[in-house]
Amino acid sequence: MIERTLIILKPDTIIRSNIGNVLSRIEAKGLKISALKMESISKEKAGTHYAEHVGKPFYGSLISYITSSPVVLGVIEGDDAITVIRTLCGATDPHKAAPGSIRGDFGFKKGNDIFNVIHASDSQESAKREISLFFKANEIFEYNK
Ligand code: FUP
Repeated sequence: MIERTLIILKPDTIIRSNIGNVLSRIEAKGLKISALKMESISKEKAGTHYAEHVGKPFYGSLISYITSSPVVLGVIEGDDAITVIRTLCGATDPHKAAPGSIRGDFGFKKGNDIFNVIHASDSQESAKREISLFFKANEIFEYNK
């Protein structure tokens, strides 16, 4: 089934000059970039995006981290795009993400702090909610590849 999913290239990706490397993995997989932009996420939007993690020990550092520099936001479209992107990303913990995956190759950890390169929606419900949090309908494009 053709799906749309939200990606966020996180601050470590921007700061370590890996935007192109990560987008290349997505393009190489044959997925379509339907929307792309840079934004400094407000604390308020970050709180909405990560609402499921409120109260967890890492919540404060997660919000500080995701708002610490601009991020690159994208909408990716393709057959089974949600699963395909999650597989490309690899495990949440960069030390457990397989080599060859985006997080396995570009992610790192410093103590308990996780710098895992990319966020990708984990279900159709999340994708719908997250895309509408960050994109207006007229910022998402349709074209044939
Ligand atoms: P994922 O779906 O793989 O992006 O992971 P989660 O939604 O579970 O976690 C979102 C973010 O919270 C991760 F990218 C990093 C951070 N996190 C931690 O810092 N520590 C944890 O134990 C779990 C998540």
